[in-house]
Amino acid sequence: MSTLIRGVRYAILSAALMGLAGPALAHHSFSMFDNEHQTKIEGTVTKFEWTNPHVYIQLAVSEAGGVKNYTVECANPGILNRVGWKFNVVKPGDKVKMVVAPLRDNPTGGGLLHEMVLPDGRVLNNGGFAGAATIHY
Ligand SMILES: [Cu+2]
Repeated sequence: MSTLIRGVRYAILSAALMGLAGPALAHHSFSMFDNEHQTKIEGTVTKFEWTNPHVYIQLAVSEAGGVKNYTVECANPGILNRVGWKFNVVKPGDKVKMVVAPLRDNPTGGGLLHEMVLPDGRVLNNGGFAGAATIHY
């Protein structure tokens, strides 16, 4: 087999493996989040982005200095579907509570979701994507 064909075959195999592993595993590092700490935030959903590779929730949180907008990263829709989420599980205006690993460089700007309490009291996790919450509401 020529080196070129071997290279192409390797590239195709790699792409296939990445395609399989991608949705199940984090496709980027978690180092942007302070994974040693989890914090509780509560606020009002301003946007729910049901998108690949990550679902995002924009949350308006009232703090001492005023209202802060948090961007909370979640797993992807496929993973979240399997743990009870739906594309419309939250909507703008919903009041939710979250346990997150805060962003290292901007702790009041966002984080990685561990757990979310819905307005009706249901608790959703992040599908194992980020690990379990160590604190709870
Ligand atoms: Cu990612």
